[in-house]
Amino acid sequence: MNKVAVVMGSDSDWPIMQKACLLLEQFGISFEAKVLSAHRTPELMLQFARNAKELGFSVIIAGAGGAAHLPGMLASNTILPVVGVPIKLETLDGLDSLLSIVQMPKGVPVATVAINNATNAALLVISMLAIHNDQLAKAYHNYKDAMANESVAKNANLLF
Ligand code: RP5
Repeated sequence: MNKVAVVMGSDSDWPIMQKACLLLEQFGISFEAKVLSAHRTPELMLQFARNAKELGFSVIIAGAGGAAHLPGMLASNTILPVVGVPIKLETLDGLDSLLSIVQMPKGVPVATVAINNATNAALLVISMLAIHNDQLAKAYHNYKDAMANESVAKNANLLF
């Protein structure tokens, strides 16, 4: 099974990024979680991005808040797919993080999910890995079926 890197700008991002890790764990996907800052440890960040494939990673989930340059800078330095998670900080509404991550220039894409939606980042990665993994594809189908059943069951809550 391919390994996923879950990186984030600070440990303060962990409560959100942990959701991606929990889902990857639930699907039996191996991953490594790591703090890596584009601003505070730029050399380490570059080193990681340039060696990520050789280290056995096939995709990177990167979360950051504020001037969130980590996902984009990783994408600039690797050909692995990078999924960006904008983290909402206390000062603004998260739009700062979202725009910093999603507004990449042509040629350097970051697949950006909604603000704080690390769960969708993990699901996007699961769908990528499931392309060549029938067992994972089946598990992902089951996940979606369960979600659909939960949604239908919500009709029972519309009481008046
Ligand atoms: C960003 O700065 C991090 O991704 C984090 O979201 C934000 C705040 O970091 P701390 O000051 O909490 O370490 O680079």
